[in-house]
Amino acid sequence: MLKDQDRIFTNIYGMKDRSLAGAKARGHWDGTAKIIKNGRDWIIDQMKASGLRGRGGAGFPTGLKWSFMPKETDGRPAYLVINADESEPGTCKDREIMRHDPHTLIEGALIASFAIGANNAYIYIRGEFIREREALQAAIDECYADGLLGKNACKSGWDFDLYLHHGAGAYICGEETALLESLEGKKGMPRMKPPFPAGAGLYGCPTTVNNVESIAVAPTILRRGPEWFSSFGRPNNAGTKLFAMSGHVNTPCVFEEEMSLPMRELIEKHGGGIRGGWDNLKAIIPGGASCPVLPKEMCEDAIMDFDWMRENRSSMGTACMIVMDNDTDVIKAIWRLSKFFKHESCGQCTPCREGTGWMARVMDRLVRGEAEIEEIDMLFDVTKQVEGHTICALGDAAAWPIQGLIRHFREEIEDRIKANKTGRMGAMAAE
Ligand code: L3W
Ligand code: SF4
Repeated sequence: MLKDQDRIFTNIYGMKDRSLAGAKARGHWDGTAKIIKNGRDWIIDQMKASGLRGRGGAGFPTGLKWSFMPKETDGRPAYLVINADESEPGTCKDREIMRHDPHTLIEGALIASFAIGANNAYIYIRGEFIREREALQAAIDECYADGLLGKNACKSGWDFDLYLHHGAGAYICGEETALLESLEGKKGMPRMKPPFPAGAGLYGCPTTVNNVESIAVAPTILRRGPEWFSSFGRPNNAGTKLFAMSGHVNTPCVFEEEMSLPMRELIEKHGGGIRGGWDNLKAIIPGGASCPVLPKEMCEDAIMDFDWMRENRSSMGTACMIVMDNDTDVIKAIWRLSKFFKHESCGQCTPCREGTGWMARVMDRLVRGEAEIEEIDMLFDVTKQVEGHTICALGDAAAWPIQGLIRHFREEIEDRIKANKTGRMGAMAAE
């Protein structure tokens, strides 16, 4: 378990002073100019050595992503864009950084921008996050007043401006290329990749898009050293991480912990255990709505990291667990998610536009037990037609929860169909 002195986020519960003075007193903005004066290559090498993998859900190595930014840009500006459009159902970790520890993010933005050669960065923040953007803007204003942002930011020799941009309520704008389109003032519709943003991103210029947490942890990693960070977790799953749990735990929470701990231990230590005790657990979605649900038997041994989840046909995603006890209608829970993804599809590619509609319509019947047993396999087939055949990951995100449901709760679906049929036949016999 993580000791207090190893936490990166020192004010995640907002109990301390979040102002610049408070942040400095807690060790942030310490030696920032010195870090920058070590140069771009040094910063990127340190980040690579730390093993940090992107905290937005996909887990792409952060240092490697920064290294994709070209050194020669033919006069084009480079940009850092921070994805603060936290909209994945069940996910609420970046929000805590922005409202209670905003200086971790701003300091990280300066260092990351220098490392990728960007003099400007944008934070694209979810439109509904009003308090968060107020806190963040206040912190940005303090930094300008203190000389930490602007010309010769923090006396580092690097000119740096940071802008906050508000989203307008579309989940798809959390997809990095839809976010860039939206930032350019267009409809938030994902672009085909490649080209990846490092080659052609914002306004066609080299751009790095990173999640809030990935940027906010960078200054502490560089201050304490990559070995310190990689001493937590296990190889390929390094570091400390913000986790969250919602649903049927006794104390829903957001907390920082080391990677690769057993899921059960996290729930018992931080979530106060399952409502009604561990035996009352039914299932857990490990990290946001798009990750396949795990039944209780798998949660017993589950390790919260990228590799365990991948090896067990799920995903750690954002590491914000949705916990469901035995009172939960798991079919209904996944049905609700299928409606969400259908609603949020931008509609530009056929497998997603049509597939999310198909999946939601079959789920509509499954949840009432009104489908035929054969439709379960047909639905699974439809998810396979969608998965991997779309422009962006929303298609996969819509397919995976249903795949998890069918894989682990087929019997429950069949029982519901049979019960419905028996009920109908019983009613017919009585007529
Ligand atoms: C250069 C290559 N760059 C990959 C970059 C790419 C992106 C990052 C990850 O989806 C997932 C999704 C959600 N050269 C590269 C390269 N990159 N190959 O690496 O890329 P990718 O495509 O693996 O994922 P993604 O499109 O970023 C993110 C899942 O996270 N998720 C989280 C959702 C949460 C939110 C939210 O709350 N805002 O969206 C949860 O599971 O389903 O699978 O930067 O450019 N060869
Ligand atoms: Fe739009 Fe869905 Fe295609 Fe993504 S997968 S581009 S959300 S239609």
